[in-house]
Amino acid sequence: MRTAFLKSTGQIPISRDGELLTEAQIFSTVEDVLATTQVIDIHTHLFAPAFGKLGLWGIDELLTYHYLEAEFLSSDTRPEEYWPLPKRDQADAIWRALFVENTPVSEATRGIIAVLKAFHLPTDRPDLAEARSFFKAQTLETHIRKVFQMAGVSAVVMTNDPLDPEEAAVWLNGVASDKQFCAVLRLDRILCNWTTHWQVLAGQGYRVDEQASGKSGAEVRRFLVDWYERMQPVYMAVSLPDTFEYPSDTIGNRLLKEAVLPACRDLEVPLSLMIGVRKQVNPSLRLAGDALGRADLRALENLCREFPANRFLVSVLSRENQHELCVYARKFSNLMPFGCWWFMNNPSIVEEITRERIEMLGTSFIPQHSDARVLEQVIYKWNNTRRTLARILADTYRLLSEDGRGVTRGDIQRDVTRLFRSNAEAWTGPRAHLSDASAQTS
Ligand code: FIX
Ligand code: ZN
Repeated sequence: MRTAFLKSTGQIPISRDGELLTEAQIFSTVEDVLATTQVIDIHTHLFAPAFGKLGLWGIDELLTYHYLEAEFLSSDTRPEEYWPLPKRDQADAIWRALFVENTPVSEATRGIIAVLKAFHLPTDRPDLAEARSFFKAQTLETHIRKVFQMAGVSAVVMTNDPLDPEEAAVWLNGVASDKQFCAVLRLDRILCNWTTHWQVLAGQGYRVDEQASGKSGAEVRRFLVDWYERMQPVYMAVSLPDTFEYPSDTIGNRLLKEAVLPACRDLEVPLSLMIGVRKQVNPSLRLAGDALGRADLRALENLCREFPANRFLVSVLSRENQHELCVYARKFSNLMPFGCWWFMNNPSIVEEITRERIEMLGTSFIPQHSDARVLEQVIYKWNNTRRTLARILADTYRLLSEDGRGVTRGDIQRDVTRLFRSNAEAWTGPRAHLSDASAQTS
């Protein structure tokens, strides 16, 4: 009756595909559309098989993930007792402390449980024998495709550092492209630690100096174009501290202005800014030793205004910066917010950020990235995201119906495809082959 009324008054265009959903159908339809729409994971630290040991996978790597090391090392064990242990013993110690002697209730520990369950492995054993023999039996190529299929991921975007000696050697030897692994040119060493790393460029024949003076800007630009040709990156990226300011007279900002932004413009790739990290507040925790700080996002405002021809993919680490980022995304069409980064990637905070973004931006944002460092993490990180998004989208469509416009499965599919795929496809480089890998799981 209600549907007919809405159709007869033209409030609901008759042409839309699919029947209007009843309130009871909305949640299950949203869940199904989320489950059957493959996602493009726009930021990870995963590597294609061609990068060999740089790619982390398996139970020992899963358990020694720096999120779990942070939890483990904030208890009795001192870092100097933990780091000398072989990886296997580190994993055993973390399993015992966080999964046997305690209930794995944190997001990161629950993630391990979800991965074990996904492979039908026991989740409550006192040791890791069964899990280890399972992962030992996997062949990497097949395992990667299976894991992506289980996680509903069609392609991941890597984090590639041209100044990392081990990784650079692989690229310089030539890497066959892989449809499911896209490259990114990560610039932290150039933009945040130039005085430590400039000699690597000099060693590759670029006329640069410690102060990045004279021709250095143009030479860095040449370096970026050369690595663009080598990597075909879908964007360039840098993580910036909470103290980041623009404009301000630093070497980093000079290189940003003279080399990175012009190169991104010419090559038509966005620059990803991940803002708000406080590196190594506790160095004894190594990768687990970073923290966050609230940034002054006027730096971002100035960049978006001063460089309208550049596109900025932005994620911020502090909860207090999330609302500002949403507002800036409404002010600048060259700004696309993406993901709930790192310490934000907890279901309760993802829910808060995503509801705010939908209320303020509709579907013009990229809701999440996994930041996976270990292959199988994509399984639980996307499972969590789909679970949280299902609640939020269902609530949103219920409110829309209440306000006077019913929804169809087609509407939901269009929105989810936008959130999971087409925003990322539209916002990454010209030669991006993100869209090659199929969108729908059969
Ligand atoms: O800068 C980054 O890309 C961060 O995501 C990483 O440095 C961080 O260690 C991480 O793994 C967060 O999830
Ligand atoms: Zn990352």
